[in-house]
Amino acid sequence: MSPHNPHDPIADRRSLAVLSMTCLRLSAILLALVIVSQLFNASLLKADEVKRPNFVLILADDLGVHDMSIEGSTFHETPHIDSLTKTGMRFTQAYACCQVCSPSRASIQLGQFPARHGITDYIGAASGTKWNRSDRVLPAQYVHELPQTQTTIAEELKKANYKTFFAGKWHLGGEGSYPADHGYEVNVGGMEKGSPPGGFFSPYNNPKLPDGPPGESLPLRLGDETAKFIRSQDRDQPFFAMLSFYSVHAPVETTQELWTKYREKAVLMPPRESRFLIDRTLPVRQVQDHPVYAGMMESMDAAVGRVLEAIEVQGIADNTVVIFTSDNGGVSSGDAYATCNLPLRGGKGRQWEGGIRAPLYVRAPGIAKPGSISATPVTGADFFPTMLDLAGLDLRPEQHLDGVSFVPVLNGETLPKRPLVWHYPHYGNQGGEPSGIYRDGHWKMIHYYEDDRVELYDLANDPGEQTDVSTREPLRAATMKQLLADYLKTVGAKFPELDARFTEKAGKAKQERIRNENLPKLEQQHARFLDADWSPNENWWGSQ
Ligand SMILES: [Ca+2]
Repeated sequence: MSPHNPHDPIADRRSLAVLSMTCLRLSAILLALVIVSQLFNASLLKADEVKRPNFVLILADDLGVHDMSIEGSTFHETPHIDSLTKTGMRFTQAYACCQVCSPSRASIQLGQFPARHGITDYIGAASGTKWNRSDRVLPAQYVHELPQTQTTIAEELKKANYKTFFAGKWHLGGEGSYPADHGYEVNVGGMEKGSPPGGFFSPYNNPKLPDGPPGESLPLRLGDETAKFIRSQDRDQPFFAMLSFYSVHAPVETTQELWTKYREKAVLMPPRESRFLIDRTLPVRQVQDHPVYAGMMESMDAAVGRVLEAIEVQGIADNTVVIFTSDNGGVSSGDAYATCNLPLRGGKGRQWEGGIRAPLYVRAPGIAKPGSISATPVTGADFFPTMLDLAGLDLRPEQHLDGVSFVPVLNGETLPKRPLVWHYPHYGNQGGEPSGIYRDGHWKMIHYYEDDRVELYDLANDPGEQTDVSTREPLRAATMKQLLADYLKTVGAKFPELDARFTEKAGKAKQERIRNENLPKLEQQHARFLDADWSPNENWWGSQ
């Protein structure tokens, strides 16, 4: 039978087979085309994603605005942190959203002022009648963990395909409210505590941070962990790394080598009769010459250097935004009485500029001119919208209600005028008084909740807040007080109540104790740090 016979069943089957093969081949080609086109689309998407910048947000704890060499410190040495001011923009009027830890940390995560999110004091602080320190009012109740109902900057960036990482101090709640519960895929060392439970050398006694070799430095370890994360990143996916140092919060600890270095530096300074002056409630340090604190500063600076080096080595410096700031002012009273914020008044915990002003350096390649300086007032609540803006993502105004994007400032432009608000209905361990602050332009009004008095300062002419002009400008003071009250009412802020247990006599006795007992002890203790035979309470000298 001829193979061409149209009725030959074998030939028919062959033809069918050829036809099916052709169809299969065509399908395969079509499928291949579809795959290629999908891959092409995907690579276009990836190319788009790659354009999104990485973010490295470095948050120091209790770092004063004048603690860096670039800010005028002749005692501390901070070459790596200072380098950010040469490659980026330095803000000379940046603020933390609160004079203590947790509230301003929550503000960075949420883009809101503390009065709105409700974490108005450091988590763990006593409030109501549990506050028992012979004071006039009972500190207000406050929220004790970062609210799950809100969206953090990490959650927002994660939605946009960012890899998210957190290292260091969290202090925004316990189990169920750790960094991993708020959008950070990796957490190294973040938990409920506000200070490192094992101090600044391994063993760390931190369930979220495996110990290193005995004596390992905590800031260097956190810097290395962040550098390791940066080096391990796939360059096709953007990342957000938050390095939140436990430094330079108490306990103030350093190595023998660094103590020796800064002790030798301190003893060359003119001798001092006293280091402290009482400003209203507590003694305030008037000079930077604490050799242990200076050693802590150097270790943190070295850790920043390791992170910046990792960004360089990875070849991603031109696509990585670096933000460096602090969560409140330097500790000039209370805790370790470690630094001095002059010419700013007060320090951590206080309602004056020393308590709330923070260093802020932003390296935004191709946007912020290297070495530029801005005097525009900005706050920690602004980071949320600023980062979204830099990433080319939609803003979330219903979330970052008190923050605005300061990308225009980075571009050398201006921001629309806006007031800034602080609300601290608590007593600080550092002498801070329950108060609210309203800053409008160069005017700053402080409303004290103990007795309804106000202070008004002209920051343009009196940055050290030495002259209260509230009686000279009564209308301005009253208007600002009302505007503060209006805002606080809108956000449902909580206020302190009078403490029925308070007596003038007990209040006076407390002040006398501070003046006659605490102050002389403090002077002696701090002079001792410079003695050649000084040794720390515990043995730190096995440390690195
Ligand atoms: Ca702090």
